[in-house]
Amino acid sequence: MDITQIKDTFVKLQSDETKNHVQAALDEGLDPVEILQNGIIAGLKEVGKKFEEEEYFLAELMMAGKLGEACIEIITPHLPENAGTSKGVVVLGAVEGDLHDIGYSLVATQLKLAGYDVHMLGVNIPSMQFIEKAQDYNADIIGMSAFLVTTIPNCAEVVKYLVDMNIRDKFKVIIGGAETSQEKAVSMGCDGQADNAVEAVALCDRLLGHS
Ligand code: B12
Repeated sequence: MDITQIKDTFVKLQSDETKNHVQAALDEGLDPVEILQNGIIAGLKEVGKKFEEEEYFLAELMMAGKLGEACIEIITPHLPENAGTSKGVVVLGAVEGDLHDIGYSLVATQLKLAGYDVHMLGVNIPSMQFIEKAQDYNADIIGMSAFLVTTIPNCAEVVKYLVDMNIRDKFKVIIGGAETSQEKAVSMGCDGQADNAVEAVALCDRLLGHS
């Protein structure tokens, strides 16, 4: 099984074929992280591009979301586990106005597998709720997912509230999502950004001194 086959059927939104390919690739012993990264995530990105170019529309975008979730469900039990004591507490959610949850769920899964205690807040989370939950759970890190030009500024709002409340240094603040970057993170006063779930784990490790 060639992983590009998974990406190809994914982009064509051939649901059964894609899921069968994923299962076949796992059965053949291919690396589940590669299947995820170069098959499913690459497929989702390509669908996003087609949406942008108006070759695909909202219905296709939604189908891709559903198919992505189904494939991730098949792959997750095969991801490598790093059992051990908790490395830290992370609260994670999508900012207010943002409903994209596939990426942030993957980040949560990878962080859990890497030994973090993760509290998933959900989507469309108001800025103040991130802070309240971080305080409730005594979190080390606040992680925010934001995808839209209209929702990314909400990450800056969370930082502003933390500064206003005089508790900015109690939490590390990290962000991620299609249109985010390290530069945007820094300009909004965040501590870092990651492009994918594997990098998100490395970022948390670095910020909490585990690497
Ligand atoms: C699937 C999808 C949807 C699905 C979401 C389903 C779901 N349950 O999540 C649906 C159909 C609901 C949707 C809706 C919309 N979408 Co949409 N969507 C996508 C698409 C194709 C894929 C997103 C995805 O799941 N990627 C796969 C995952 C695995 O990758 P990821 O999300 O990037 O996550 C990784 C990293 O970003 C990172 N990460 C993510 N979160 C975090 C958090 C932290 C703390 C860290 C460290 C890292 C991190 O790690 C993740 C795992 O590796 C993207 C295209 C793209 N390039 O992203 C467009 C995209 C994000 N959507 C877009 C748009 C415009 C919309 C709509 C406005 C469309 C509309 N007209 O209604 C709505 C908005 C809804 C809303 N209010 O949120 C645009 C955004 C453009 C912009 N800059 O504003 C994009 C970029 C498509 C495009 N190219 O035009 N969408």
